[in-house]
Parts: sequence; C-alpha cells; structure tokens
Amino acid sequence: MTRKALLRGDRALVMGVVNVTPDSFSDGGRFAGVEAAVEQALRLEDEGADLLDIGGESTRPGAAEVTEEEELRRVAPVFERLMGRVGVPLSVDTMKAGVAEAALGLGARIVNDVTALRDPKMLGVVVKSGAAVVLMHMRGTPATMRELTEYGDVAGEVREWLVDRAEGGRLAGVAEVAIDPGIGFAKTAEQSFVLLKRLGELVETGYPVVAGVSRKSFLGVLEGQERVEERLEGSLAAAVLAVMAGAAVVRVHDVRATRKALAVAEAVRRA
Ligand code: HH2
Repeated sequence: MTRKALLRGDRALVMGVVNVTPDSFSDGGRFAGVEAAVEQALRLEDEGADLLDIGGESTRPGAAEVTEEEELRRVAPVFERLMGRVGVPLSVDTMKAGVAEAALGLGARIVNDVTALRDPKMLGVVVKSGAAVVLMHMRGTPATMRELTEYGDVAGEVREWLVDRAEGGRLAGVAEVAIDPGIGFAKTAEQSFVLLKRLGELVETGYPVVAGVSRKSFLGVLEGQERVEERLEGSLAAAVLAVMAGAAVVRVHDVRATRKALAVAEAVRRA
C-alpha cells in the first residue's frame, strides 16, 4: 500500500505555527506555557489548519540557541497532550535529531528542519521513523545569518542546493521530502521577494514546496507593515502568491484568514 502524502493535498495545505518559545519574532512568549500551546494548537485545528508545526526554539534573526534539554522540556509535553486529541498530522520544528526523535515517538509525523539535515544524526532518525521531512534553505545560524546574504543568483542557488539535499534524502530512503526556500533566512528583503516571485522554479523540481511568509520581516520594508502586528494583509497576499505559483503548503500564524484567502486562490486555479 502506498503511504498517503502528508505534505501534498488536493489543494494547498495550511500548516499552523505553534511556537512554544519565549522569544519568537511574532508571537514570542504568548504560547510559551504548555497549556497555552496546547490550546493554541487546538484553536488552529479548529480554524482549519491541515497540519500543525510545533517548535521550541526561535529561529528569528539573532535568536540565541537553546539546549536540547530545554527544547525537549518545552515541546515534549505539548506533543504528549496533543496525542489523540488532534486529527491533523503534527510536525516538529527542530534542527536537533534528539528532539525530532522524541517528538516522533510522541506522535509527530513530520520533521520540519530549517537546517535541512545539518545534524549528522537527523537523516537516520527521519529514515528510521518513516516521517516526512521539510528541508529548508538557510546559511549559518539564526545568530549569524544576517551577514550571509551574498548570492550571485539567489533563486538559482537556493534551488540547486535544495535539490541536492532533497535527492540525498530521497536516495537514503526518506519517505517524503518537501523543500522550502527559507524566506528571510540569510536573505535580504529584496532576495525574499525574488524567491517568492520565482517560487515556480522550485515547484518545477517536482518536490512539494513549503513556503513560510507569515508576518516575516521582508514585508516590513513595505509602507504600513513595519510592525509585526501590521502584517496580516501582506502575509495573506504573500500566501496567495505562493499558492498561485504552486506551493503545496504554506506555514502561517493566522490560519482562519489564510484559509479564506486561499479559497479564492484555489477557486481561480480551478476556474
Ligand atoms: N520560518 C520560521 C520557522 N520555521 N520552517 C520552515 N519550513 N519555513 C519557514 O519559513 C520557517 C520555519 C520562522 O517563523 P516563526 O516560527 O514564527 O518564528 P520563530 O522562528 O522566531 O519561532
């Protein structure tokens, strides 16, 4: 029997973000407690999320790294409490193999790795578990990435790098691989707009494409969207553009509003 794809549906999927962190850029601290994170996850499912992405380490520019112990202390109880209570697949947003392994043992079915398997143990963990994986492009670490934005052709280089990582994962036996250009990760605002404009080139590779545009700082260069709280409409516009370019999944904070905006995009695509 073939396994049902988790990262591709008959329409674009909405992945709701649940940050169990004190310092995430857009909602840091709001859902840091276990109960608050569980409630937020259930709320996002109710709003129509197709997938839930749970993370215990902020990757905002300049963010401090957290230890594996601390990250586990944040996310493990959230997975424990959601097991059996949510109907949608859960994803763990982590760059650490130990955290991924624990979350997979607690019901996660997707590993969202912003470093695309940089931890040498991550590939083995993902293959063994049969989990799906999201491979995102970035350079350096959240602490250093703002200085690492020199590219000749950003869209071409990101595509080549992602295809290389994705092929490696596929050949090693990963059950399902999706790719993500990592908008805002070692990218200037201008480069992020280029990546969104040329997202179709990633779609052409045949891998499902995940796009994370929600509330990000590239939107903040536009008038009236400087503050994170002012970026809902821009985030929706960016999500629609990503889906019109063929993205399979959009990773967002505002699930209900995104589902409504994407219903228009889907209706136009089908018309
Ligand atoms: N963006 C963030 C975190 N994880 N994963 C993927 N695949 N793609 C993204 O674009 C992406 C991601 C940053 O957003 P957020 O989780 O809200 O912030 P923080 O990292 O500060 O917790």
